[in-house]
Amino acid sequence: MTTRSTMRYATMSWLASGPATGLALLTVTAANASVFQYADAVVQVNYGGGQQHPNFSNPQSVLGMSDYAGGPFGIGAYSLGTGGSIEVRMAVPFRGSGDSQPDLVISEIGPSAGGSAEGTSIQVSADGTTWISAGSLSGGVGLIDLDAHGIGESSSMRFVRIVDASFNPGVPAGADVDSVKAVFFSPDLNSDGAVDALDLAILLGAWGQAGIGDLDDSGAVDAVDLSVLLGAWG
Ligand SMILES: [Ca+2]
Ligand SMILES: [Ca+2]
Ligand SMILES: [Ca+2]
Repeated sequence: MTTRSTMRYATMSWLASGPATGLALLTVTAANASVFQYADAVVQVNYGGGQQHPNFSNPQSVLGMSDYAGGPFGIGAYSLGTGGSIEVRMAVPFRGSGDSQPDLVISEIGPSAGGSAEGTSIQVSADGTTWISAGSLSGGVGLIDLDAHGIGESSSMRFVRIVDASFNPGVPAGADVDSVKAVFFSPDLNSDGAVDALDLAILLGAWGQAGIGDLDDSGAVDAVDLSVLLGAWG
């Protein structure tokens, strides 16, 4: 608690004195390390058509890292059903890289080519209400470049929707999703288009915890995350 109080005081001082002093004090210790996060919550499921295999019926299988195992009818993936969809949330908002590097990795357990490949269409959203198309995938491990769809470095997205486009009725029906990974974190924590005191309040409110505000995926919101947020101020 002492640490948090100290940090609040330091932040208030920064707000009073302006960014030049504050940023000098908080010289970036955050490496631009390659961090990433996996989906941490299922928001909505709309099972499509076709037969649902019991091993592929748990939507929670989409959360966390890729863990599918056990052959063609194993455990660890969720089948969308023909034309079905799932919406998942990330703990920390995500963004485009600013270049053509992949920003989202959607792991589907089937092949990426050939007659049994099961494609999907991908959408992302800041608020879970307004969705932006982020292209389509052919199945297997699919890479999405958000920048190619107008979602760049200053964007702040929180949700991913995966829609079966294969309409493959073979059991388990539709695409079989194992994991959803976002590569670049956004310090615009409330997704309102600016990095400002509102985001700072969210970060300080989550001090010491994992999840939103943990911009370097270290497992806790701390001074490193604060320096990243302040470095993106404006
Ligand atoms: Ca990119
Ligand atoms: Ca904001
Ligand atoms: Ca952290």
